[in-house]
Order: sequence, then C-alpha cells, then structure tokens
Amino acid sequence: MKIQEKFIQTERQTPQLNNNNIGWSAFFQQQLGSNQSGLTPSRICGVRRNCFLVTQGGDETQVTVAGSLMNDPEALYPAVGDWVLLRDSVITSVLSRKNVLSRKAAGGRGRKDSAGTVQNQVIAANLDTTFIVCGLDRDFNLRRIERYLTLVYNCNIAPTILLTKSDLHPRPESCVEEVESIAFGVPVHLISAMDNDSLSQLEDYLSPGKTVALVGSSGVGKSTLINRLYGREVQATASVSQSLGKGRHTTTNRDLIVLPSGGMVIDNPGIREIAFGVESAPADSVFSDIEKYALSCRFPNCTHTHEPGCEVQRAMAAGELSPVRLRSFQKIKSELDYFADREIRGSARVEKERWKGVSRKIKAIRKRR
Ligand SMILES: Nc1nc2c(ncn2[C@@H]2O[C@H](COP(=O)(O)OP(=O)(O)O)[C@@H](O)[C@H]2O)c(=O)[nH]1
Ligand SMILES: [Mg+2]
Ligand SMILES: [Zn+2]
Repeated sequence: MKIQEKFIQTERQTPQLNNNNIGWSAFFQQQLGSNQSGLTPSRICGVRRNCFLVTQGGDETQVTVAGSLMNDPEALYPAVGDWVLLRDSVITSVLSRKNVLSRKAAGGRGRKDSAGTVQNQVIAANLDTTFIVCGLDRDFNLRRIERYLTLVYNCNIAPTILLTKSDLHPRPESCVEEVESIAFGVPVHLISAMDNDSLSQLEDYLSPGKTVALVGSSGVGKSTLINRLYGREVQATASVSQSLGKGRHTTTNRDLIVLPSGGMVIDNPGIREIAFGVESAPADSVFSDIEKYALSCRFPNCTHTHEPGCEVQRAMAAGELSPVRLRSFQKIKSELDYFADREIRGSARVEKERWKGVSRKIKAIRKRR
C-alpha cells in the first residue's frame, strides 16, 4: 500500500519536471541514477536561518538538510537555484550545477582553507542571465558596474545591465552611452517602474524555464522590478529616504520567485555586502544619533539589548530615541555582523556551523518526544 502511494506520487511529479517549467533539463535528468526512485527533485527557492524552501513549480515547502550531507566535506552546500533530491522533506543530495554566481572569499584575494582550496561564497546557482541593476539616481556609478561585471564574467554567466529609475534622470540615454563605453557588447536596458512598457524589453530573458539573478545595491529597485514583472506585490520594497538618497534594507533573505510568465527571478538583497565587503555599510553614518549614545555605554561591546549601564536603552526609556529606530539599527547591525563574519571565516564554515546548531536542536527535540 505504502509503495503504491509513493509510486503514484512520483508519477504525478514527473510530468511537471519534464515540462521544463522551473529550469529542469537533461543536464540534471542525467544525474539521476536508477537507484534514486522515491527521491523527488526540487529546486531551492529560499535559504532561511533554520531551513530551506523548495519548490517543484507550485507552492513552497520547508525542508531541512541531511546530517550526512552537512558532514560531507565534498558535498555542495545548497544555495538558491540549486536542484536537490529530497526524501521525506530532507535534502539528501545537491545535483551538480550548470553554473554558479559566487565570489571568492576574502575580497578575491584567494584565501585558502586547510585543504588548500579557495573558498567561494555562493550567491545563486543554475542561472541563464544575471541582471546587474543600477539606479539612475545617486546610485549611478560606472566603477561599481565594472565590479559587478567582473564578478559575473568570472563566473562565466551572461550579464545584462538594467538602468532603473530612468524617470528620475533628465537624460537617461546619456547614461546608456556611458555604460556601453565600459561594457562593450553587454546589453543595456533603461527601465522605469513608472513605465510598464519598459519591462517588455526583459521578456526574452524571462521566458519559461529561464532563471535570472538580480544583483545591485540596496534601494536600486530590484524588488520593485520583480513586483512589476509578477503583476502584484510579492517582494517587500523600501521607500527611498529623500535626505539620504538611499533605499533602506528591507529583507535579508534572497529568494527565487517563479513569475507568471514561467521565468524565474532571484532577488539578492545582500549582494552588496556579499560581493564587496562592508566598506560602504550605511550603519555608522546613518545612525550617528544612536552611535553617540553608544559611546557612553558601560561596556564597549554593548549590544544595547540587555546590558547594565546601556546608554542607548536609557535614552529610549527616556523617550529621547525611538524604539523603531533602534530596532532598524539592530537589524542592519546584525546583518552586517553576519556578513562580516562570513568575510572573516568563509561562508561555507559559517553555514555549516549554523547547521550543526540546528541539527543539535532537532536531535534535542526528538529526544524529548
Ligand atoms: N522613481 C522611481 N522609483 C523607483 C523605481 N524603482 C524603484 N523605485 C523606488 O526605489 C525604492 C527602493 O526600491 P526597492 O525595490 O525596495 O529596491 P531594492 O533594494 O533594490 O529591492 C522604492 O521606494 C521604490 O518605490 C523607478 O523605476 N522609479
Ligand atoms: Mg529588495
Ligand atoms: Zn548599550
């Protein structure tokens, strides 16, 4: 009875995967051995602190990763866009990648781990194109575009440059010329969220089964673009603060989203930190009011949450500082700490350690039952 149920389940899922609709192809099919019946191929569409999200084209489901995979130094660690095999909501293996958008750890200086291999920070896997997104407001910066182009070229992935917020520039065509002069032969598109017609330029990149990752600084309009392409709000966006001319951080998770067109987009809110370190982090200058109080905290490494003698907490209690502002400061701080941590230790190890913690917790829960 059980076996029959399983058989029916596999039967039902096979046509969908052969349909090519979320990027499945012969390249992945040929990696399925004959002894892998009962294992369901799924695509990673989200990496969360404590789990992965996967899809087979429809709903997202939460899964965990097998301990054997975590402890295998040779195994790929699942990233957004990866194809994985699942048994009972547990990832048992990660299929070989067609390509991977990643950056060498530690600023490309080629730091090596104990085994002598250069560690890579994986941003997304199995892409057809990467959109380098640059806003035509204060974000416009040819040097930054060059750095993104280098990142994408180094991974042998086709770049396309999107200049967003064209409605905010008096002569957007002049920017296209400037970009073309540094990115010879790379397609450049002018996009505005105010102009739905401008999105039709992107149709070819997003035909059924195609996967595109969006990279670019926070606030350039990546999530807004995804919402326009989708036809409704599926990603959180941030309002640009006029005084700063920068978007605020909204999400820390990158996600693969299946568009109604059948194409897929991967939003990368953390790309700036992942790709180029934290040198341009907004936290210090933008939160100078909080930093000012923090100088008077009793402990130099105060997290301003529970420590005695915390001047920030005192200021908040006295109504001198808004709790909302402190929360957003702490959120950005913890993001930056996380990326800084990855910078220093290499992403693979940080991820693995994090997962060891998770598996310990799972074991503890099982014992209690
Ligand atoms: N004027 C204008 N504003 C835009 C455009 N695209 C995005 N924005 C605004 O820019 C801000 C940041 O956008 P968001 O999508 O959150 O950027 P992300 O951080 O790259 O995902 C939001 O307030 C958007 O409304 C555009 O084409 N024109
Ligand atoms: Mg966003
Ligand atoms: Zn404090």
